[in-house]
This record gives sequence, C-alpha cells and structure tokens, in this order.
Amino acid sequence: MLLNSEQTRSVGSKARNERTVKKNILAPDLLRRMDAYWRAANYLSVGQIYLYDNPLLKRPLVLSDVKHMLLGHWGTTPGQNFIYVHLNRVIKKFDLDMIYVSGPGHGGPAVVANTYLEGTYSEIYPDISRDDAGLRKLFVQFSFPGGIPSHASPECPGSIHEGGELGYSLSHSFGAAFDNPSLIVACVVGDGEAETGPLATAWHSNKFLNATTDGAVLPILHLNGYKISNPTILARITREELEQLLRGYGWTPYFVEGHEPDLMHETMAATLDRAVEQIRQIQRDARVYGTAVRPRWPMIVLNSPKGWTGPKVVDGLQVEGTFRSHQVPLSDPATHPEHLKLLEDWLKSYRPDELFDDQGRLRPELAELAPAGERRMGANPHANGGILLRDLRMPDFREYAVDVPSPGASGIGDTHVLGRFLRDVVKLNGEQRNFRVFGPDETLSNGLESLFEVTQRQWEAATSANDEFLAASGRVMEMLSEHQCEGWLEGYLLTGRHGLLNCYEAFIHIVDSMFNQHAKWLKVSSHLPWRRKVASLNYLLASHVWRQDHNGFTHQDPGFIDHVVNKKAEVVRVYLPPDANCLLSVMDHCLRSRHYVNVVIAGKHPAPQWLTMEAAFKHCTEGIGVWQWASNDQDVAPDLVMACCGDVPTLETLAAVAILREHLPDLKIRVVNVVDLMKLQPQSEHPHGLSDVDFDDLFTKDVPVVFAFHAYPWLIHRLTYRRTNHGNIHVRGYKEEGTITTPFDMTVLNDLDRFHLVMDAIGRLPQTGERGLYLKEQLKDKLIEHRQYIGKHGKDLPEILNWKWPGRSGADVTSAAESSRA
Ligand SMILES: Cc1ncc(C[n+]2csc(CCOP(=O)(O)OP(=O)(O)O)c2C)c(N)n1
Repeated sequence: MLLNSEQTRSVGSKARNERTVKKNILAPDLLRRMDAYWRAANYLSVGQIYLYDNPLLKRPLVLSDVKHMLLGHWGTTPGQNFIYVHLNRVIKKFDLDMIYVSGPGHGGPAVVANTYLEGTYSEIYPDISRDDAGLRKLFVQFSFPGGIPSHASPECPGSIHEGGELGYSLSHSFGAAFDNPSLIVACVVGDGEAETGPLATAWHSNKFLNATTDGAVLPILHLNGYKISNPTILARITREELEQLLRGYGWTPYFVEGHEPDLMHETMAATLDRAVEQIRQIQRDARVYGTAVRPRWPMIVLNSPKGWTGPKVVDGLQVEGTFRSHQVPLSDPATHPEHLKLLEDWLKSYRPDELFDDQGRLRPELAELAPAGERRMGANPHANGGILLRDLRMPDFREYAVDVPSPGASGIGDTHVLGRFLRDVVKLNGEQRNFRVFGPDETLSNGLESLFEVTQRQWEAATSANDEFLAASGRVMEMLSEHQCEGWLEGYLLTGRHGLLNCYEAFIHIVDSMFNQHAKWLKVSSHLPWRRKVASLNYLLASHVWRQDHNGFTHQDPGFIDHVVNKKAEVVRVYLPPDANCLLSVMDHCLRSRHYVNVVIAGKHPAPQWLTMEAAFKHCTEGIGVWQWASNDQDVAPDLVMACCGDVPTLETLAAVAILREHLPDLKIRVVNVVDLMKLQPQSEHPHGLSDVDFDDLFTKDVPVVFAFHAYPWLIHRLTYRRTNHGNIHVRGYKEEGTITTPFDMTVLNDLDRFHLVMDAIGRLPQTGERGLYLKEQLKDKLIEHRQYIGKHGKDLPEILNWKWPGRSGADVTSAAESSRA
C-alpha cells in the first residue's frame, strides 16, 4: 500500500525525524524558549480570533470576554507561527536579510502576532502597545468593524502579499528576489494554494533566478493536509510522488514531518540551517567561483497537523489535524456554552503566565529571540518597497519622436518606436538594476525588439545554438504564463523597483483577478501613511483587438479596460494614444508615476502618424482635445462632433471626416480625440474627469456625436451617462464580430469603419437632405465593393490601403494641415 502524507506523518515521522536530525542543534534552553515563543504567538493568534477582553486570562473567562462575531482562520496559523519563530532564529544566526510571504494569507493572526511579538507592530501603531492594554486592543481590532482584516493585508507590517486570493505567493516572492542579491524571501505555500494554476507554474520561476545578481526564494510548502473542507491533493499522493514532483520542478525538497513539538523544533532548525547553508553555497559558487550550472535550490515541506495545538476533539468530532480546524474550531459560547470552557482550556494550554509578565509584556528571555531593527521581518524595508524606491533615470522621450511633417505621415508601428525609448530606459538604469520588462513570450511580437540591442531575456535553463536573446542575466523576463509575469512584476514593484508588462490585449484577461488584488492593495496602502508609494504597474497592451487579423477571433477581446475601470478611480488610469508620439509621451508619464495601475493600449503595425511631438505632448497632457487641423467649426457652432479613442478608431474617424467634408462641405465638423479615457468620467468620479462645463464645451450640449471607440461601446456610455449631451452620443466599437480577415474588414464587421461612421453621421443630420441620402447609398455600394474585393484578392481595396488624410479643409486649417497639402 502507498502511504499518503498524513499516514506518513502519523506512522513514520518519529523515525524519520530521528534519522534526519542533527543532534543538539538547539541547546535545551534555546529549544525551551523557542517553544515558548511559538506558544506566545499561538496564544496571541487565538486571542485575536476570540477575545474581546481579559487578554491575559487574569480572571476566569466569561461570556462577555468573547467576541460576538468569531472570524478568522486558525488552521494554518500555528504552522505559520512555528515557521516564523524558526526563521527568526536563522535570521539571527546567519544575519539574514529576509522577508516573509504568507501564501495562505488567511493566517493573518500569525503575521500580526509575530510582528507584535518582535515589536514592529507597536512601533507603527503605538496604540497597540506592548502591554496589557495594547494586547486587548490587538485582540479586539482583529476582524472587527473599524479594525484590521483577517489576512496578511497591507495594514500588516512586513507583508507584501495579502494572500486573500490564493495562488500568487511564489510569483510575488520571486519578483521580490530579482535584483536583490542579499535578500532571501521565505515563502509559505499552502498545500491548497499549490493546487491553483498560478502557483503550479510558479515552481518554474527557479529557471529565471540568477544566483549572482538575484536573491533567493525559500519555499516552505505547508503540507497541513486540508483546505476548507477537503483534503489537499499534495497530501494525498505518495511521499515519493510529491518528492518527484518537486524535484521535477528543479527543487531539492527537505521534509519536516510530525507533530511532537520538541522533535519538530529540532528537525525544523536542522533543516533550516541546511537550507540556508545550501543557499549560501549556491550563491558562493555562482558569485565567487562563477559556476554556471543551474542550481537546485532547497525548499522545505512542512508536514504538520492543520490546527496544530488547537482543540483536538469538539462535539465528538476530530478537529486538530482535519479540515474542521480551518476557521474557528470552537463556536460562539453564547450559543454553545460548553465551548467557553474549551476555549479557556485551549488558551491556558499555552501557559500565558510563563510568556507575559504582569503588565502583559513579553518576557525578555523570549523577546530577545527576535532579530533586531530592520532584520525583523516586519521592519525589513524590502516589505515597504517605497522606502527603497529610486526614480528611474529617464531619457528625454522627445528625442525618439517620429517626424510628422503633416498629419497622416506614415509610421513604422507605434510600439516599435516605443521600443527604442524603452531600450534606453533599460540602458540608463542598467547600473541601478531597478527596471525590468515582463511579458509572456511576446516582447518581440509586441514590437519591442529594440530592447534586445542592449539586454537579453533572463534564462537560467539550458540553451541551444539557435536560441535568440537568452542569457543568464537580462532585463526582459519572459515565461509563457501571464500569471508569472504579473506576479513577478507585482513583487518587483512592491519591493521598490519599476517595470512594465507587455501582453496581447485579449490575453491580459488571464490576470484580471491578479490586477484586482493589486489594485486593492494600492488603494488600501495609499491610505496608510507609513507605507510609501511604489512605482505604478504599467500594462502595455499591444497586438490589440483591431490588428489580430492573422490570429482571428480568439485573439480579439478589448474587455480588459471594462474590468479595469471598475476599480477605484484613485488607482487606475487608461490611455489610448493614437500615434507613436502620443505613446512616447504617455509612457514617459506612466513610468514616472506612482501607485497607479496604468493601462496603455497601442498598435504595433505601420499606421499613420498625426501629431508632431510638440502637439502630442500638449494633447497627452490635456488627455483629450479638439484636433483643429481636422475640424472646420472654428468660426461657428459645429453640426457634428466626430470623436475617437484608440489608434484604429482615430484612423477611421479621420477618413470618415474626409469623406464628409468632401461630399458635404457645408457641414461643420469638430474632431475630438481622447487619449486619457478617464477624462470622460465626471470630475466627481475620477480625478482626471472633465468638469461638466469643459465636457459640454467639447461635446456640445445638443449636437450629434459619433464616437468611434477602441473597445466595447457601452464603456463610453457608462463613462458619460451623466453628461448633458449623453442622449446624442452614438458609439461604435467592438461588438464581438471577428475572424481572420483584413484589417479594414475588422472595422467593417463591427460597423466602426469610415463608411459606417459617415452613414451614422448622416442618419443624425437631417439637414444633409438629398445629398446625404445619395452619399449614404454610395457608401453602401462601397461596402459591397469592399466585400467582393477582399473575397477575391484577400487584401483591402487599394483606396483603403493607400488612403491619406487629404489635408484640405479650406481656410480654417492649421499650419500642420497646410503643410500636408504642400
Ligand atoms: C483563489 C482562491 N480560491 C478559493 C479561495 C477560498 N479559500 C480560502 S482558504 C482555502 C483553502 C486553503 O488551503 P491551503 O492553501 O492549504 O491553506 P491552509 O490549509 O493552510 O489554510 C480556500 C479554498 C481563496 N481564498 N482563493
């Protein structure tokens, strides 16, 4: 019969521990004190979950001492407390620069308890003092209205990872370790968490970690066997399978298994010593001897009972070592009076009087077990990355400008231009080592090839002759896992560095949920004065919906921005630069910004360029504006506003305007371009929002607006529904029609093309009369001609492919348009 982990623990742990433990690694007195420290952390954890008063049990526990709402997660907590006290020991022994990532972040009581015990909690929140009164507040605030969340939330010192949504602990840890050669990130991975997709791929991060220039990640798989109400898979496969799995991922797993505290302390201490020594050896080999072989980093599997040291049996059911310990093992004594005594016994089992003095202070012989100053994991500056954040050295983006002698000048593809700018950002910050570009195998495909003139993709696995741009150290991080790219970048940013994630627009949805969590982190942390602002998370979504002609329907989805704008306005920004000069200006701004999520959508295919750098800079600074050179309403009120947002909609809008002005020259048309999508929202909803007066000035109070939009049309309605002229705003955008077809046909399929836009305008302008009617008929014919042509030739009509902005608009054109006529 094959033994699973739980059986292994109960049957064989003692024998195995005895086999693997180096004797006397912990002097008896140290072992005693470490166990007491662990008990103190466990006591504080139970106190947080249950106690409203009587924090040190100085009198018998009564009903009113217990909280009314019992919220929190006990099951993972004692294991994490155990890990923390042991990490403290190795930090002191080896003088380690270490931070702690709690994958099962629902074990918030553990992180709070330990940062309180080490003193950082009271330094940040002096009200939570290290005495009786402070203890009471510490307990009451936990999972309490107006208090702190139950997870390892931003409020918790030392945390860069809330762990509320499971799956990202290892990716965050690796992100933190990149370019931090002295740092070790101790990362507790829940065995349930390990079943998630992101975590399952995260084990591979070790193929991207450079032992010389990066720090180390020490995963501690917390194999406590259960999730909320199920066993975990990793606990129910054989030990051999688990070991092979982890070895297969390139790790050296060390098992710490059992439930008898003294034996477990000895084993954990010996194992941690071994892991740290191995990490140091790997780093020495790489840094001193230049060893180029990919190391097998150590990791620990902690196989201990879920709810360890908690109530063993409650109401006749086994609790310790089962899923029943996941949350609150004992119920509210108000409804279960017999649980009051169980709770008191449980709390007393930790012998609080041995741990805290009469004033409620941790006894000095225990307090001295914690590291000092910034070596404490709650005070490590890496976990408050804004402290370490240095500005990027930025090239002048204007120097990368595309020459635009007249609107419509041809361009090589906007992201290709941006690539040169990013290349030099990489170059200028090479020494600082604080900027990386992340992407799921798409950096080249997204048009950022210039990066590879100065850097490589970091890659520690094997290489072969035909590989390109792979090196043991590089600024580009590519793994075909959007989750890893996102998680690495988040970890990198949260520890005080800068970066950018480039991705196909359709597939960025894969990290919708990770974006959510990061945005929430930013929102909460921005209101904590002691947490310094970090660099913004920048998404560059190239290869967008309109130009996935070769990939087709699966690759056409512009919905990420619908998702993004749900988040707090103080945190999110969305930019749709219409050309390369605007893209440069926008990206320069994003890379300098702090504590936002910036979403930038840009094209990579050759496309017309509209604005000189000077004009682009002004336009992007405003975020929205009338393109006077394309408009003819300078002297009178417009009959029509043609609005556009996004590179392809801008092209189609200008082409539509050209048709309208040629065929209906009396029509007064205003062209409005939107770069900063948030300008459309009311000022009360978003700090970038236009005032109603300014909005009305641009879009008028009563004139038809035909709005060509990059993404799903209803987002524009959602953003503008409170504006005066909303009833007249008619939006065209992506309406889920797509396939492999020509670029222009993509717009036709979604009614966003120039011909539909003109017909839309005419339909709303009765004054265009017969001329309008005839023009409409002509355009319908054009659409038929288009369909026949592409069906026969497999490419767009020459008049579409060769279309140029005519630059002819009578007396009212600006000099830019004048020069285009020349
Ligand atoms: C992505 C995600 N899915 C589901 C949940 C709900 N959930 C909270 S805790 C938990 C079980 C976690 O098990 P494990 O990672 O082993 O942690 P532990 O047993 O140590 O508490 C689940 C499913 C979640 N928080 N995140």
